[in-house]
Amino acid sequence: MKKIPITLIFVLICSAFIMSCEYASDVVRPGEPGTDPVDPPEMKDPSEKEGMLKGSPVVINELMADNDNIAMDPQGDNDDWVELYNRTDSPIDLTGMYLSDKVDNPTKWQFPDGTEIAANGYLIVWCDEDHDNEDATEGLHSNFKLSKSGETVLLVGPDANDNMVLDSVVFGEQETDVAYGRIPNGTGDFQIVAATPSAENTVN
Ligand SMILES: [Ca+2]
Ligand SMILES: [Ca+2]
Ligand SMILES: [Ca+2]
Repeated sequence: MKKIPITLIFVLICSAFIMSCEYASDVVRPGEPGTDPVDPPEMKDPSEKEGMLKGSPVVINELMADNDNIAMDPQGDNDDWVELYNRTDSPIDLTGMYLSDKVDNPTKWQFPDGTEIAANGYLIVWCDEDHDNEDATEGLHSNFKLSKSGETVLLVGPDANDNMVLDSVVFGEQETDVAYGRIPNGTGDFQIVAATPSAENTVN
């Protein structure tokens, strides 16, 4: 008969100990934003989005997968397009980098040598499969189009950088002449935006 109370006491002591640990873990959360005055500021960097390499100087900023009446390429065609944005104050040479719409083929299309994106500037890649078209020497033309039903676009670093994925966006079904881009410009999540090829993203 005396063993029962002892067991109960033991259980109660263990429960109290566990509860005190849980209470402590509820109170002390050094990694939680706002509770720790020494949170490193980079933890709050809005560039830390899924798919975007932290601090990537160039990002996929906007795209249109079904362009009927919004923008024309230099040859006068309403083709799909991807807008890149240089988030830095220096021009960036994209030589050796890639753009792809296939996760299993990240080096699908390579930027022509000498392709540069201006400081805080924008660059449009026409996704029209006109890469080998001799009549389409003006402008950047990839060897893939964007699917209106949705897919993935990847911005990939050069071979020397092990083709690291610098940025990517997965998009679902798109509507004709409706753009999909980052809000805030260059850092935010993708959403439906006003079409602003080569300009800062805005909501309608
Ligand atoms: Ca074209
Ligand atoms: Ca398309
Ligand atoms: Ca834009």
